[in-house]
Amino acid sequence: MSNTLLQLVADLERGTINVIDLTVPLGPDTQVIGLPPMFAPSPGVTLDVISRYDEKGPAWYWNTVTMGEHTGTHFDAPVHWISGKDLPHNATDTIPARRFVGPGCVIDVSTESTANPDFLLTPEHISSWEAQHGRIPSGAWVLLRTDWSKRSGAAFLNADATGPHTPGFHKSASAFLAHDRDVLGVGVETIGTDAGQAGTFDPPFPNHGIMHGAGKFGLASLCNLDQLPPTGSLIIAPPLKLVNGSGSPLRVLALVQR
Ligand code: 23J
Ligand code: MN
Repeated sequence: MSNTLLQLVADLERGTINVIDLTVPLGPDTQVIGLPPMFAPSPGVTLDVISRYDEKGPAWYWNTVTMGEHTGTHFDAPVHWISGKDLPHNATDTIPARRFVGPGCVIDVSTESTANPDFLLTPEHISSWEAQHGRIPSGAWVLLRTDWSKRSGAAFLNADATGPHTPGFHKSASAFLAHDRDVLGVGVETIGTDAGQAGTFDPPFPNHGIMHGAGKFGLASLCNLDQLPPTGSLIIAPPLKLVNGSGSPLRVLALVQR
């Protein structure tokens, strides 16, 4: 059979290709990012019943949902950051759909992140990953495995008097991935694509500034990265087509060959 899509369907049917869900449940218990108090907070999820097989709708159940665009497993578009505000095709409704799909490169820094919650990925880490697994192709999703999604409650945000302590990217690694590897974007298991302490960095939130300034994307609050191979997965991550949206909650799927 020469038709790639028919082969894919057959492999899915046979179970030689699996679909891995990289999405966390989205609901009132979903935690939101804690920004310094001078900035506006992001509201969490509220669900209000419109009707539930009752006088307001005798045969149907549906809800009204309210939340910030950057809640739970979510997509960051370039327009989210001031560095990307004037780029073409920078919002959830104008990014070409082709750019929501790409190969996954999973960099496992779970050991380092467990030992040091403020761990930052550097270009040296990327070079040693590439020596083992090959060059990160242009158009890849680079996924940072920290095992942070295995944490729950207060240990997920991991905040103390000095703010949140969660792993992320050194600005030199963000610049390398955006400019020298031309990735689609980066994905993380933490609540945002910058490290917990990134508000104190120079510049603040460097991964957001660099990635979005280069027209690249972010994926936050992913899970199940420990089920992905370092290379060989296909990541499918299309956000809602919100008009001029800065991002949106989404379902992220990975196709993986067994
Ligand atoms: C606003 C300000 C700072 C950050 C963020 C949002 C996110 O992480 C986000 O969800 O994009 S760090
Ligand atoms: Mn975000």
